[in-house]
Amino acid sequence: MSIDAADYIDTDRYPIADHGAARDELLAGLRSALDRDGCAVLHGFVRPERLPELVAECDRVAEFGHRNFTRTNPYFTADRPDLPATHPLRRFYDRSNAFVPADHFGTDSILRAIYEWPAFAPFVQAALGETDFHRYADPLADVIVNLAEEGGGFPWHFDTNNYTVTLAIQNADHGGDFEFSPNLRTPTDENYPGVEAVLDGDADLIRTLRLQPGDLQIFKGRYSLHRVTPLAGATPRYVAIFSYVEVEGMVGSPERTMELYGRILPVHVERAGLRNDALID
Ligand SMILES: O=C(O)CCC(=O)C(=O)O
Ligand SMILES: [Fe+2]
Repeated sequence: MSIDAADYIDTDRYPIADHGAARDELLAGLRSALDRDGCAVLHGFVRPERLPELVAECDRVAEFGHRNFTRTNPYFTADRPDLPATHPLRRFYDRSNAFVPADHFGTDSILRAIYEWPAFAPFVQAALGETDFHRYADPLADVIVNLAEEGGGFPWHFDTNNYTVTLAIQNADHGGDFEFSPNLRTPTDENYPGVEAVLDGDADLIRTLRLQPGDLQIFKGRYSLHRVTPLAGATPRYVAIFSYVEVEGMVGSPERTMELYGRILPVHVERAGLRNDALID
């Protein structure tokens, strides 16, 4: 069976494949939202009547989710006992979720059809204004589903990557709001007092998005502190993550892949060698 992404994406509302004025206007809006607060949302990117098929795809692979439990501060760094207990570097929170590795989806995957649709990556690239932009070559991690259940969520953090591209597929019964504080730090100013204020719940600094199934989000999280509020209820939250990299052919490191997906493939070992060689050059 061959899946056509254009049957799922609302191309009437989002004419991403038709180069012309409507696409240009859409991109201009996304770029200005990303410049202003690092976040752009395409509500109803997937046609509502096709969403049940995406949920079914996630239900089908959910059992393959690799669970992660960690305690982390907003920076994913080690504790700093030399600092006061209230310092952001010392604020540790529970994080639990499960990633479903990309190789469980099969060739008739709707998510993969969207990811590999020729119009999709160039459109996201243009919205982000990135010059080097390639689909991830990692067979476990290129397009995945993040599954989170009651008690899960993602505590306050800054991303270590420049941007994330996600598609909301199913919300939990309660919680799961996306909260963020735009441009809270800069490359030269960590703004720890501001970070501490957000961690303490300063509503003036926090914006809340309640993303709905079918919404595509492009988010630059390196300078904007953000979290997914704790989940409650029996329904799991499903979010697809589409990954892109600056260098063609890149895959994850064996260590990180093992941590996130619970296994590695020969390609992770082979390319890790290549990467090390490249670094030595
Ligand atoms: O699950 C989400 O909606 C976003 C999670 C997030 O912040 C991340 O993956 O870095
Ligand atoms: Fe994040």
